[in-house]
Amino acid sequence: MATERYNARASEPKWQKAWDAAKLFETKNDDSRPKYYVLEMFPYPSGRIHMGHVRNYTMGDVVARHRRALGYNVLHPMGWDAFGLPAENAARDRGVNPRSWTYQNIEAMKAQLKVMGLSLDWAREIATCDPSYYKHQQKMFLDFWKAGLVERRSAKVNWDPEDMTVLANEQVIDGRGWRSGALVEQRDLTQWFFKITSMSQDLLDSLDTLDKWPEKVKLMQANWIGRSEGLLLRWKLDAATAPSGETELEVYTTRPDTIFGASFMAIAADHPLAKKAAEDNPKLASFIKDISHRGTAAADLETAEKQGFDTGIRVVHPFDPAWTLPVYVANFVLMEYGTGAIFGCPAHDQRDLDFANKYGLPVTPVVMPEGADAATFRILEEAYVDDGAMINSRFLDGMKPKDAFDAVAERLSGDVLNGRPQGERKVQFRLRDWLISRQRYWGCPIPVIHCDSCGAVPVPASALPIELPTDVTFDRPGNPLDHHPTWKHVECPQCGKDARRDTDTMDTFVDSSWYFARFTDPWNETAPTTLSAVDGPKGWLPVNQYIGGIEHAILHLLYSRFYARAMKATGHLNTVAEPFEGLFTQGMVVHETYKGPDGWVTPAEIKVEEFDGSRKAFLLTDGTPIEIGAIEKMSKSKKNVVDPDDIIGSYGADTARWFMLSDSPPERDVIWTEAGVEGAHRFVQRLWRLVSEAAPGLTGVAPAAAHDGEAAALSKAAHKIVKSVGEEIEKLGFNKAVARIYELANALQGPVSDIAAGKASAELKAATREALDMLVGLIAPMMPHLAEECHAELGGAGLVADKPWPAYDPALTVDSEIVMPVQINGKKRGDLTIARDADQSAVEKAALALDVVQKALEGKTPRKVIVVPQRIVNVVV
Ligand code: ANZ
Ligand code: ZN
Repeated sequence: MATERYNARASEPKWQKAWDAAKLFETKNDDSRPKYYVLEMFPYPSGRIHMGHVRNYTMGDVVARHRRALGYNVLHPMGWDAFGLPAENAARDRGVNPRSWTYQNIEAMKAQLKVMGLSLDWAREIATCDPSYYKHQQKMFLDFWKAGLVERRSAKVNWDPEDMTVLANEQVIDGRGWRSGALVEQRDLTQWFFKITSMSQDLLDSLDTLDKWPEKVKLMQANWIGRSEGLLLRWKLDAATAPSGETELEVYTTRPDTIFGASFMAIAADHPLAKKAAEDNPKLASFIKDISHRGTAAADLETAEKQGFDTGIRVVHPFDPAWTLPVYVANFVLMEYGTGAIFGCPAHDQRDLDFANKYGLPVTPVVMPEGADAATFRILEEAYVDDGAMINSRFLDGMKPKDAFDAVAERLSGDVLNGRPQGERKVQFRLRDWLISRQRYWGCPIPVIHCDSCGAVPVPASALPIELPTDVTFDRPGNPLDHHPTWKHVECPQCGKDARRDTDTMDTFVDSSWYFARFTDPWNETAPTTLSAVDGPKGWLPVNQYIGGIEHAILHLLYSRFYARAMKATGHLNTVAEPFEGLFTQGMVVHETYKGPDGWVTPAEIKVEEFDGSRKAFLLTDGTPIEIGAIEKMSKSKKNVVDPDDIIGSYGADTARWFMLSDSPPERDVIWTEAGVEGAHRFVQRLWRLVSEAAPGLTGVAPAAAHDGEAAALSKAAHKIVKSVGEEIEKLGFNKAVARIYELANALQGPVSDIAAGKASAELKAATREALDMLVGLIAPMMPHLAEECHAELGGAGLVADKPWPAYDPALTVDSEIVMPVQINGKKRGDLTIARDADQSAVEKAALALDVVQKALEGKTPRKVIVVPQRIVNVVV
């Protein structure tokens, strides 16, 4: 029978309108159903959505629609991470206003998201650049300040010379600015910090409670927080070589057990002792100047060539007054960590070893592998960093390093230097405070006024928001807020004298650290959150399922965890300190790359043909051969991007959604291919054919499961699949859910043909009707438009989006027959298919009746038959 093709372009907008009209996705806070909050990381309004967005939001939408069908009151909001540099760059390069640029982009992207058919509550839409949003952020900044969680201090900071702003440590990647890619410089500036380090221990410990987070992300955060247990150890300076007034050098070490392997001291270029030593040593001064221009990002230092300069100062070994060691200034020691000084133990630290080998310093092993020979154990090019036994270490010899650590700590905490213990146990974190000042315009203004008499004064709450001026210019480098003729000139709120506004804005990561809380009641004008809605017995937090990219494993996710704690400390949250209960990090969308004689070309510009099994690409315009390159993350620079609009325009949103879910496990990368999309589209058409072929024969047929007879196979398959699709979606195993849906479509093919041919029994019709209804319910979270169209075609009332999740009968999901392997003398010889509830003697009888068994018995009776119920039969002959 001829059926019309499914026309996504006509169908999809129709159903989107129907959902809107029914306000299906507008969520109320006062709803007695159990709550479920699913959130995808909100986008930056760059102007267009990309395939990564399509994948991310499709997954979130499946979760949201599934939970809604299960009877939850689902919160699934969307907003815009709308502050940031691209708006300013557009302003500078094209003279547009950052605000209008941003809002135009928001409109464009919102339209694209609507076309995807996402079940979003647009009534809660927020944009972080809106004063109605950042007003609350300014209030919280002041509250955090009052609570001691904000500090203004001078610090050596990362300066991005291209973006002309400071960056947080987390935003310096391999020594370069995370946005600009420019080599970051070090500058001394007075800046605002959020005191995230005051929560280091809790942020670390609480990772253990996040059992619905990927282990990988928790490990990355733990490493970033970087707790270590060590010793502050104060070395006496050798008086003959010490600069005047200097008597000691304090180091931080996690390996005090290796103290007899020490061969030099190394201090950071900006360590006070280095500065002092450089005062009358011009060569040292110029060395210091030279190395402090390099980046100090930890990753850089790992790989950079080790460089040092002997200051001539010597220290005295704590356990041997006759033993002195040289003090070097070295480029691999950071002032910002520990005390900015170390003792180097080359045998057991690779950096120290590289350094010692370069400068001809002694290498004495003090730990050797268990069972090695202390007399011959040597270290040459590779440091020994494992456990073992202490050697060459006087009173520590023979101990395990761990016990040696304790012994040294014990002894030195008793020894006194300059009136203080020479050694002191110390827990150290790698995490630094979060530097939030940015010398940029398009961000949330820091609500502080600087007065010569009163210092830094908070803007009174009644004067919030401090809004960004709109009349700014971008014609010269630097911060437009600072250049503005009037904006910064204000009276001091305390003494009334002339004062200046802080012209810095907040890091945009502050904006994204609490948007999930704002979504719970975006209408509250007087406070950032409404306590009854945000958490506690009736609140939305924590977010039950958060979905986004792994690139946020540290930055955004760690900041949000801090921010939630700070909100709790200042009364903006009740109970919750962990904002995200479940976290899922999806893989990327990747695509082949294509390179022609003039560089990269886009997939849209080429055609691919197959010759004898190998694929060749040609330029569409003139047939120029094109090289097919590696499969890589979609990126503008490699031109391997596919525009969601093009795909949705030609195939419809459901096809794009289905492909995104079907092809690979959600945590892995998905390779976008034309063939894959076409396959998804064929399935859309196939489902439509199934439904429209069956529909005429099913009018007036009530759904009913068949428990036996020819229709039972279909009912069993359908009920089993309903069960497992639900389970897979709950585990975010979308690709597996998809595979089960394909099975259901296959199982329906025969019965539907029978119905169309008019030769189906009443039972088969009823079972088919039920299975088709189930199929429609199962595809609804993934292909919501097609589901509605099928539902209507089958004569269903109302909207699928508003229907409960298909229910299955557990009795139909257990197989009534099982297959048991049959062994003869312990070797498998065949299979026995038998009723699951068959008793021992029935199994025995059936097994003995099998041909293979009969043959092996040669007419004799078996010596023994062992039946392990529902598992295995062993016949001993
Ligand atoms: C002596 C020693 C011997 C060390 C040895 C290691 C191995 P974590 O675990 O990251 O805390 N260190 C301390 N401060 C430093 C700084 N500002 N810049 C560079 N390195 C620094 O690492 C602590 C270890 O890193 C410390 O223990 C110190 O070297 C080094 F066989 O002291 B150790
Ligand atoms: Zn004042």
